[in-house]
Amino acid sequence: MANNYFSDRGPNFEKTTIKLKSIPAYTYDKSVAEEYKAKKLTKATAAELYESMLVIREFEDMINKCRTGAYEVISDYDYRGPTHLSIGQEATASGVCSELAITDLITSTHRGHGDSIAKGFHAIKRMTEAELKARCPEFSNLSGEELREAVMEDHIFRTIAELFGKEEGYGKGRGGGMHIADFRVGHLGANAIVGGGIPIATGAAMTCRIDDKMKGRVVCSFAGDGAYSNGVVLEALNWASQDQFNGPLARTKFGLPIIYCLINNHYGMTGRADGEVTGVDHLARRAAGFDNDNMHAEVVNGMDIMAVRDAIARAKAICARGEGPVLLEFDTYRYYGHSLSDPRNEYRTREEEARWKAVDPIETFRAKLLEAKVLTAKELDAIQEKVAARNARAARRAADAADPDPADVIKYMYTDTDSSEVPAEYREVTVDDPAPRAKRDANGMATYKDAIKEGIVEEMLRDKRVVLFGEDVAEYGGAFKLSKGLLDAFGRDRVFNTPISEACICGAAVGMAMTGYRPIAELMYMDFALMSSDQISNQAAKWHYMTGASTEVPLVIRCSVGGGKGYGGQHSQSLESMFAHIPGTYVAYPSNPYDAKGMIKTAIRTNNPVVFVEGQLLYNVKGVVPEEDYTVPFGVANVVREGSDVTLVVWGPAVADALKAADMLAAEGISAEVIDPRTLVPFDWETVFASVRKTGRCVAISQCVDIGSFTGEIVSQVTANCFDDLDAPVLKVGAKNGIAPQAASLEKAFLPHAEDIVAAVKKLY
Ligand SMILES: Cc1ncc(C[n+]2csc(CCOP(=O)(O)OP(=O)(O)O)c2C)c(N)n1
Ligand SMILES: [Mg+2]
Repeated sequence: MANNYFSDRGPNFEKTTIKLKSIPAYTYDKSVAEEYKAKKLTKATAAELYESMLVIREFEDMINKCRTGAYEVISDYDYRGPTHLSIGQEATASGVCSELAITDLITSTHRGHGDSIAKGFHAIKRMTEAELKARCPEFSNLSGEELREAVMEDHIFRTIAELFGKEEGYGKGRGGGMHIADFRVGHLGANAIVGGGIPIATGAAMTCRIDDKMKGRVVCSFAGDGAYSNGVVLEALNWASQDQFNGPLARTKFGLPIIYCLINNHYGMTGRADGEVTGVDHLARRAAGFDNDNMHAEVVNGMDIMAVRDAIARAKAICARGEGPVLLEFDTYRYYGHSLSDPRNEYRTREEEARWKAVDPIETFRAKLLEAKVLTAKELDAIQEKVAARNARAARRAADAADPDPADVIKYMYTDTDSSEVPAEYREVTVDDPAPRAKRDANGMATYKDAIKEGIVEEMLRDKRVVLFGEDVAEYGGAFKLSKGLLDAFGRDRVFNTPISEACICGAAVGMAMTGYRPIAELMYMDFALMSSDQISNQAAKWHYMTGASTEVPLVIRCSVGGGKGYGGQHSQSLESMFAHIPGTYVAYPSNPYDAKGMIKTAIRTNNPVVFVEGQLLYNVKGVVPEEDYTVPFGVANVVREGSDVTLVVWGPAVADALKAADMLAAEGISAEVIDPRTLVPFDWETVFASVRKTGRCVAISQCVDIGSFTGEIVSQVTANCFDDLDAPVLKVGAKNGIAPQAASLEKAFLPHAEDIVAAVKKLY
């Protein structure tokens, strides 16, 4: 109970008014001349900022011109990807990234060329000679500015190459411009799912909060005005504001070091933030809903790079004091529509555009630099020429670069690495109370639930990077008490309750995993995984591939299946087939206590994301669970019972039904072999095929609704691969094509039973 927290808020209905704090807007009022005089802006910094914005504009002008062949250096090249230009918004990308350290982190959006270019650009400007050479060993013969310039050109080249889908792109052409990332400079990825990167950034900030090596870093999460109406974004803002990170409960008292950079360009695709799809004048008001201090929200002139830098510098200081999160709304504009296929004339006027172009971030900055005599027109023109020439060389090289080999189409889907070696700094684990072990009876038997818990505990003792979070998992021990005692043992940095925010639970896990941690996220019921299906299916599953294997996402999403308990349509679904249909995750479903312990440990150690399914009706099933540290490998089926006449392929709670069916069939002289694949992804096809070649008959069984179940895939593969050995068609048995009913009589009719399996087998004769 050492780490338990007891709320003692009694009733207090005294009449009062809840006051909201005010949100400052447009507070920066210095001139470039003043900053220059005060030596807050040097000639070198001014040149860097001007160049940074120009690099973005030149790059996006190139995309624009590519569409018509007007970009002469590569007029022969047919660019076929998206065209989400951020022209007009350069001050936000460059202003933010110019204030970040190389090790600070960002996430970005579908309109993220600018953020990506700026993060790399300013990182390269800050790199030591040794760092430049480590990044591009091919330039080791160069030094000084020549070396830096070569690395910079390489950055532009790799960005364009990614846009063009080339093997030398940042993501080896797998992700493209909308998913560009460069983990070496802390760019955790642009995201084509609006709002999708925000929970990931939030998770990355969680790692920065508790990890000794990551401390001092800040995460900037770029996203647009449109994104701030997305549920997962609101979940993330709430998540980041939790008192338990910086209040009385926290072991590490430190608010999340994250700056939410809200890029308000006033339009979603075409929907207006002003007067149409929101009800507020400034989206910074969103912050007031989550935090007494408004998350230190501010509205900033996003057309003025100096104002952007000023706001970020102050926000970083807030985060450094452990007082994050921060929300900054940058008021800006994009000159083009959502993409180049959007002519904009249906929903905005040329007059409006002209008013924003009059405060163009590059032109106004240039004018101010000239006026304050920071740089001369000649110097500024020289920068412009350098940028254009560099981009042209990089574009030509990218257009000529090799396309990925079609034979490699699914290369990088999964990683074969794991955490079998835990780095020394993570091996020392602090334990407050003795870590719980499984309760064993006199025969050494333990329950499935205790087996999973013991596996988790062993892994948390072995590796400090393993953390567990989910709804009600702390004091209460989870809805099924599986994690009872873990808070006491490991403290609240490693075991904590989350808001009821399934999407953010999974998204935060992705961000922690990308930054080196190994989160276990508990989703109470698998039905709720649908609330977070984007974060599981589009994020966790895809980032290894989309970045050409530049990152790994080692996380476990534990979800339990409630079927058979009379909980009805929204608490009973076996959805593992859905996730098996999404390439990029592993899908595991242990059917007995021995496998449960060994498989959860494998799930925690693999560097691939795992959807780990647990049967609630199995939780109290007992079996032999060795006390030793053992693992059960993924992709290796278990031949649960040998037989010679028919192969039953079955997983999860249905394994018990299949065994019962095998007994019933044996009584009739039919010998059934029962194979539990244990993991649907990866699937051990060879064991199944070998069995079917022996028996000549096969039935695939699960508790999934029959239509679209993975059993259909088994039928298809067995038919294709064992056709010559089959004596009968391959059949499948599943739940009825309906919705799980509450009534016991109906649910019994809904779920498959041993009798259904026997009936299916008999059809094969
Ligand atoms: C979840 C999701 N819904 C819809 C889309 C289609 N879409 C792409 S960009 C966009 C508008 C996003 O607006 P905002 O966040 O303001 O960013 P901006 O495009 O203005 O940079 C939409 C609706 C998407 N990519 N993802
Ligand atoms: Mg927008």
